Amino acid sequence: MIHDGYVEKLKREIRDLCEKRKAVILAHNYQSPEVQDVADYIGDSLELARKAVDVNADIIVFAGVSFMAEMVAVLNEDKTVLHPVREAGCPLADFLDVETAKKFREKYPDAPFVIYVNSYAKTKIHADYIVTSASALNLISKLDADTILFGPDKNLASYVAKRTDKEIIAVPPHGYCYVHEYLISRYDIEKAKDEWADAKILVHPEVLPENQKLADYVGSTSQMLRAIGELGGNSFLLGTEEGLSYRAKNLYPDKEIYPINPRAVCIDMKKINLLNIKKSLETNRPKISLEKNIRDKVRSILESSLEMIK
Ligand code: CIZ
Ligand code: SF4
Repeated sequence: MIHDGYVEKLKREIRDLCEKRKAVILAHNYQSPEVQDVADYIGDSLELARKAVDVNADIIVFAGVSFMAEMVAVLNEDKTVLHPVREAGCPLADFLDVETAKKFREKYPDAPFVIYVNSYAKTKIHADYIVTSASALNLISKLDADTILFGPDKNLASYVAKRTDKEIIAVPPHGYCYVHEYLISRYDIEKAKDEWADAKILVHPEVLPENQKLADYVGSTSQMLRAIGELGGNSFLLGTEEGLSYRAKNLYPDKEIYPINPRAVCIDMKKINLLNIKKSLETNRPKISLEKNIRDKVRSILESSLEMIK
C-alpha cells in the first residue's frame, strides 16, 4: 500500500536533488497537493513563466502541461527546462492546429488574431497577440479593430464578446476544455448551490456561457484566488479543475473552500507526479527544446502582448 512514508521520502529526495542540481520546481495551480507541496512556486501559466526568469537556477522542472512548459522555455533561453511527462498535453490546445490558424487568417485578413496561451508554440507564431484567461478581455478591449479572431476556446471567446462591442470569431468555432465544459456543468453548479446555500460560486471563463451566468464571479485561476480575498463571505465553491481548491485553502486557511466538482480532474495535469519529477531530475530529461526561430517569434509576440496590458 502507498502510504505517507513513501510520499514524504520522495519529497525529501526531490528537494535534495533540487539543491544538488540547482533546480527549482514550478507547479501549476491544477497540480496535485503533493506536487504543490514540493514546488518552489505555484501559479498560473504566465505567473510561472515570468517567475522562471527571476529565479537563480540552472534547471526548471515544470509541473504542468506542455504548452505551459514551452512558454517557460520561450522566456528562459539560458536555463534547462525539464517537463517530466512529455505527453502531458492539452486537449483544448489540440483544437487549434497550424492549418486551421492559417485558414482563418486567409479568410479574415484584416482581423487581428489573438491566441489563448492554451495553444502550442508552432500555432502561436501565426497569431498577433498571446493572452491568458486573465488578460484576454483587457488586451482585446484595447485593439483598434471591430472584428477579432480568437481561439481555441469558444467559451472564453463568448466571455470576451459579452464584455466588449467587438465581434469575436472563435477559431475554430467548436474548441473547448472537457474539464470546464462537461465537469463544471449546470448540474454540478446547481447541486453545489443546493448543498452550500451561502457559498459564493466562482467559475472559470472556459465553462459554458449559460453556466457562467449561474456564478457570482467569473475569472481565471489567479483572478479567482484574488476574488476570494475581495468578495467577502466565508465559503467559496470553485468551478475549475479541482487542484485550485488545495491552493486556495492554503492561501486562505480560515475560509471554507471546495471544488464545485471534486471529480473535475484534468488527466494531463495529473500525469505529473512525485516519481516522474524525481526521475526527471535524476536523468535531466525530457527537456523542452524549441527551434530558435519559433522561440524568438513567440517571445516577440508575447512581449508585445504584455506591453499592451501594462
Ligand atoms: O493560464 C493558465 O494557467 C490557465 C490554463 C488557466 C488559468 O485560468 O489560470
Ligand atoms: Fe487543457 Fe483543460 Fe487541462 Fe487546462 S484543464 S490543461 S485547458 S484540458
